[in-house]
Amino acid sequence: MLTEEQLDQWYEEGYCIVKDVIPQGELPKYREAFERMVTKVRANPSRERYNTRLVKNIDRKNPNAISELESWGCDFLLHPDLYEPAFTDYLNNEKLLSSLSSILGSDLRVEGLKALWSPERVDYDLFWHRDGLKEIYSEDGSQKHLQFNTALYRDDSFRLVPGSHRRPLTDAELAQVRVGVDDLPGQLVCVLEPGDVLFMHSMVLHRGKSPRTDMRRTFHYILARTDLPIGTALLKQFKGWYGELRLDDQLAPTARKLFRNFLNWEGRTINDEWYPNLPYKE
Ligand SMILES: O=C(O)CCC(=O)C(=O)O
Repeated sequence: MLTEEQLDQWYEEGYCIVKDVIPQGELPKYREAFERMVTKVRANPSRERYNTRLVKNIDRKNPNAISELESWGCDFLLHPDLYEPAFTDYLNNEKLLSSLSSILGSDLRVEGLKALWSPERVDYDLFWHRDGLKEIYSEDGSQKHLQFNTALYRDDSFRLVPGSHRRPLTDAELAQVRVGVDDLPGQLVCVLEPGDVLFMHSMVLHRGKSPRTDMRRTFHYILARTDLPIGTALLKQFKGWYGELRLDDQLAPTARKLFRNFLNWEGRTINDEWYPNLPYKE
């Protein structure tokens, strides 16, 4: 359960941090699984195979001098090449689920299992942006899905402008959206210690930054209420992989329920034939 203070912060500021969700003794299992996955993604650096996130080494004073391309995350933790039981075991974590339920209720489905890490040779410095579609943004700060970062090592990459999910962006903010990395008035750096979780509202203005010297290893998962009518465009792949990996036979009951809710869900996916592509516009 979240405390009242955490809930207030979530609604008013668009984020909150839950401490020690993964007990220290369980961290090695997650770290080892994560590391095996990163090694495989780095060995296969094309964007398509694992929906890999790539960063270019851009000298902002000399933007034509792009020297290297390196990964800083991927979206396909369920891909049979990458899958590790630890990735789904985490969905049985009671502290995680009771905290999420304080915001979303208890009828939930999986929406995304992703990972973020620091590149080795290139600094990661993502521009300011909001996520998602404007139509799932509500003025009262509530939403039917929740994205959250779980740090396996100390992680101070995520920065946001508290409260920006509940109001139009200022001119100074708009000038940075999808292009800029300048500091913004009121911005806050979220610091996670190993095992901590950051809940973030998808409409809060945010960005990530992780120098190559950092050791960032952070799960980025998304759970949604079953009545959220919009779902991931990756539904089809996830269904295939779930079957291929025979996960239904292997998962513990809580994680299995989250997946079954996902597999039985019949809403419309972004970009699919029933649902026109509605790119988010400021
Ligand atoms: O690095 C981060 O934590 C932020 C990533 C992000 O903003 C995104 O993937 O949209």
